Amino acid sequence: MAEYQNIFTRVQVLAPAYPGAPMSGAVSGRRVGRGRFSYWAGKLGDAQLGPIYLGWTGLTSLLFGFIAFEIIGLNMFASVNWDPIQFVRQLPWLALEPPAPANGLHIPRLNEGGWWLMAGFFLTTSVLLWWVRMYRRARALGMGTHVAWAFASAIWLFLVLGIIRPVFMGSFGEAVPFGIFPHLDWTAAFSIRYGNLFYCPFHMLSIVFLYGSTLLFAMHGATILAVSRFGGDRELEHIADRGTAAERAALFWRWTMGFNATFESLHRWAWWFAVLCPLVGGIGILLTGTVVDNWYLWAVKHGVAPSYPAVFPHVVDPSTLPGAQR
Ligand code: 07D
Ligand code: 07D
Repeated sequence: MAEYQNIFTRVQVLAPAYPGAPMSGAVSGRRVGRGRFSYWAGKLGDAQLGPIYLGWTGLTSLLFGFIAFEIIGLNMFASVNWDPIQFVRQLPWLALEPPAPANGLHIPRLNEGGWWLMAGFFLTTSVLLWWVRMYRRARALGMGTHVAWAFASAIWLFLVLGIIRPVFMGSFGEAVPFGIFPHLDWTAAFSIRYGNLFYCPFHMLSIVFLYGSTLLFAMHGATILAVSRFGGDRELEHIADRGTAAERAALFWRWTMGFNATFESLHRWAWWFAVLCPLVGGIGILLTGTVVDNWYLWAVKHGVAPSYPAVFPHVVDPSTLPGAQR
């Protein structure tokens, strides 16, 4: 039995490289390479690598992404006086910061946030071009465009964080810095500045869908692996037939939970949970500072958080006393 507790890909089918469905018309673009095989790629997924489409949107997206990456990297390099050792040593802490709050929405000087704005422009263009590429490749294959719309949901959060909310707030200084730890510091500071993001209902919802996504992914992945001994991983005509891997997988959940997904509905649940995570998150971030200034006080006002009874005698906040450090 143990040999069926498979969690790694065990079978590698070797067939002549398959170039994919023939393409025609304006959406076809250029298919690069003939396809080669990698044993290690086959351990994780399909052993065939390529051919790949680059096309204009792919090439320009990569180019713009590379320019953004270079602007960020060279600014970080400059910030350690072009010392390669310090660059490597301090890399996770280095940042390319947005303009200072006082700059508002004006175009800043290059070394006062201008580079940040430029990198943001190139990165955003790159991400949007990649979106177009995904949309067009799906159309070219005659598929639905579900992947592109799921990606659009992540792009929504990205745009809210980097440009939409800062514009509403009237300052590029509200946006996220580029940098590994600096962007974490920003996230923590944002939460504190706006009264603890935990009390933001859209942050709550976003977490529901984040955790829900991992749960659904775990349930689905594990279920399919568990019926792979019946070919469940090989997508045959399982849905209609009795006794198939699909039916066993469904019965497993009906017997353990009383309710089961269908092979169709499961993928819809997964899509929605994944999409809703950044979608509701973006709503929460957009409301923060624009409509709600302090999520804790908001929560107290709306009965989400308790207001503490005045059991102690009134205490003066020391930071309001004359002579307190400002
Ligand atoms: C596994 C797919 C592969 C993608 C990877 C990311 C870059 C950045 C750039 C050095 C799941 C590639 C990374 C291209 C390199 C420079 C300048 C996706 C997978 C491997 N974050 N975040 C990370 C981004 C925000 C937060 C890691 C991007 C918000 C927290 C990585 C964005 C907030 C933690 C990263 C973005 C936030 C992280 C791993 C954009 C609120 C972590 C990401 C464009 C949502 C974790 C050190 C990962 C970590 C982490 C990238 C936005 C919070 C560097 C590109 C502003 C709390 N973030 N992040 O695996 O280890 O994603 O940080 O919006 O704990 Mg972040
Ligand atoms: C970032 C979408 C943009 C990414 C794109 C990708 C490239 C590179 C390269 C492949 C991730 C572009 C890619 C450029 C490609 C290669 C090589 C999606 C992104 C387009 N939080 N929090 C969330 C939790 C706290 C805070 C969401 C948990 C604290 C802020 C999520 C906890 C404070 C923001 C979540 C917790 C705080 C968030 C993100 C626990 C900090 C956001 C969802 C247990 C002290 C963001 C409404 C997502 C949001 C967000 C989880 C705690 C701050 C559900 C579990 C209280 C400021 N938090 N958080 O999909 O939407 O991100 O909030 O403590 O902005 Mg939080």
